[in-house]
Amino acid sequence: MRMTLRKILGVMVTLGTLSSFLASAAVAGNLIVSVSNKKGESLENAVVMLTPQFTLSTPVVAADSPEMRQEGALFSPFVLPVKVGTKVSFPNFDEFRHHVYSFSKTKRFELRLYGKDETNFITFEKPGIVALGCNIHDNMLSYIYVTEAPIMKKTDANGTATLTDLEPGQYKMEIWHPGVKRKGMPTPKIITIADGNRSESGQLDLRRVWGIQTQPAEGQY
Ligand SMILES: [Cu+2]
Repeated sequence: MRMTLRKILGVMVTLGTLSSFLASAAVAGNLIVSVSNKKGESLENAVVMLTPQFTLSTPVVAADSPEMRQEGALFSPFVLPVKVGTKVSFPNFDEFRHHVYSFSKTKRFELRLYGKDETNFITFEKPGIVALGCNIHDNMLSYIYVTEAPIMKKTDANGTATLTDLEPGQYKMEIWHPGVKRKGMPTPKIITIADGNRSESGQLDLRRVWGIQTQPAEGQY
C-alpha cells in the first residue's frame, strides 16, 4: 500500500512532536546535598530548600495537609518542613490524650486535650520556626519549619537530601536544622541545575545543647 504525501508528513509531524516531548521530559537535574556539623558529622533532619529564580514550567504543588502525628508519646516526624499557607493535620494515634502547643512567634496555638483517632488541623501562614510541645508529655518535642521555598527535602540518617527531577535553571538553596545557631545559618547560595546530577554540601554550626525527642520510659505515658 502506498502512503500519500499527506500521511507521510503526518507521521513526520507526530515523530517530531514526540521527540521534542521526550527531549523536554528528559532534561532534568538532580541535586544531592550533604549536610554536616562543624565537626564533619552527618546531620539528619536538616531541611534543604530550593527557590527557583525563574518561572517553573510546571509549578510545584504543595503537599495536602501533611501529618504531625502523635504516636507512642512521640511526635512524628521530628522535623516537618511545609510551605507557607499549608494546613497540617495533628492526628492522635495513642490510646491516651495529648495537649499540643506552640509558643513560637511564627505560630502560637494550643490543641486542648484530645483523644485517640481525633485529628486537629492548623494552618501555618508565616514563615519561620514552630517548636511543638505537649503539656502532658514533657519528652515530646518537634519542629515545623515554615518556608516560602516551593521545593524542600529533609536529610536522611546519612545527612543526605536528594532532590530529583529539577527543571534546569538557577535556584536559591537554603539549609536549616533545629539545632542551628542563628548566626550559624549558612548564607543562601545560588546554584545552577543542569541535566544530570549535581552535588552540594552544607556545614551548620549547631548550638551546644539543643532539644531532641526521647521515648518516655515504659509505663510513664
Ligand atoms: Cu502528649
